[in-house]
Amino acid sequence: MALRVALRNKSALPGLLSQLSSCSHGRVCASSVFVAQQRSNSTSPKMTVDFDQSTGVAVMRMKSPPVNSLSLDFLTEFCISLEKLEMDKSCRGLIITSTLPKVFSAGLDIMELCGTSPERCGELWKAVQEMWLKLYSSNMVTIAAVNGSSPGGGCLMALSCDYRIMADNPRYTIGLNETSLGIVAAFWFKETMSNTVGHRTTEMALALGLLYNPNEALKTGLVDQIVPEDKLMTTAEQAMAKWLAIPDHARQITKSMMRKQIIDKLTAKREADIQNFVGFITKDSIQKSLRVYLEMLKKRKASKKTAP
Ligand code: CO8
Repeated sequence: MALRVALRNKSALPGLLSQLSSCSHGRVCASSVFVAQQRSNSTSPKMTVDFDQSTGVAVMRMKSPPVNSLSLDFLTEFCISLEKLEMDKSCRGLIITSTLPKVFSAGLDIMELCGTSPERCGELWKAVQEMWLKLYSSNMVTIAAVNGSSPGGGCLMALSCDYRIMADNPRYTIGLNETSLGIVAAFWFKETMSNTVGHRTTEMALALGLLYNPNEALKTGLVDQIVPEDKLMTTAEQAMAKWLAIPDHARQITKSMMRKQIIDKLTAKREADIQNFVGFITKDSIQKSLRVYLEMLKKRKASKKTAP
C-alpha cells in the first residue's frame, strides 16, 4: 500500500528507497516502509507542517515570533506550504494553528507597511490576496485551531477556513479591527466576514474595529466552537473527522457554490485592488496613523511590564 502511494507520488520515491536500503537485515522491511509513509514532516523557517497519511490530515503550525505577523516572507512560505498540500491528493484536511503562546496571528505586518516603497507594498498585498484565494478556495477541509489573539489578517485567515475553534481564554481576541488603525478592510475581507456572520454584525464590527473575546466570538458566529485550551487540538481532530466523513466531491462543489462569487470578484479585480491598497497605505495621513498605532502598541507593552 505504502509502496503504491509512493509509486504514484514520484517525489516520495527517493525517501522510500533510502528507507528500504537502510533496513539492517537486508530485506525489504515492510514496517519501516509503512512508518516512513505514514507521516511526513516539512519545516520552513516560519512554519512546520506534519502530514499524517493514515488520516489524510495535515497540521500546519505557524512559528514566526513574536506574533506570526503576515510579512511578505511569512505569506510566501504559507502559500508554498498550502500549495504543496493542495497538490497532494492524499491530503484531505488541514488544521492551522500557532506554536506561539498567546497569539494565533497578529495580522498584516504593520512594520512592513510603515515607510515601505509602493513596489514592496504592492508585493505584500498581492501575497495577502494569494493567501486568501488559496485558503478560501481550498479543496481540503480547513480548520482553524485559534490558540491566541487573531486581529486583522489573522482573523481573515481563520475566517477563510471551513470551521473555527477557539481556545476559551478571555485574554484572546479575534476580529477585523482595521478601522482602529485608521485603515479600511478590503471588500473581500468584508465579504468573507459577512458570509460568516451576516451583514449587520459585520457592519458594526468593521465600523467600530471590534475585537471579540471567545464568548463574544461564539455568540456572533465568528467562531464555531470554544473549548478549553488543552482540548483545542483533539476537538479540531474530531471536527475534522466529521467533515471528512462527507464525500469530497459533494463537499467541494458545495464549498465552491458558497464561495465562488467573491473569489471570482477578487480574481477579476486583483490589479485594481493592489493599486487601491498601495495608493491608500502610502498616503502621508495613513502612514501617520500606522506610526501612532505602533507607538500605542509599544506603550501598552511598556505598561504591562511595569504593572504590579
Ligand atoms: N505587525 C508587526 N509587528 C507587530 C504586530 C503586527 N501586526 N503586532 C504586534 N507587533 C509587535 C509589537 O510591536 C511588539 O514589538 P516589540 O517587541 O519590538 O515592541 C511585538 O510584536 C510583541 O507585541 P505585544 O507586546 O503587543 O505582544 P502581546 O503578546 O502582548 O500581544 C497582540 C499580541 C494581541 C497580537 C498585540 O501585539 C496586538 O494587538 N497587535 C496589533 C495587531 C493588529 O492590530 N493587527 C491588525 C493589523 S491590520 C490587518 O491585518 C489587515 C489590514 C487590511 C488593510 C486593508 C486596506 C485596504
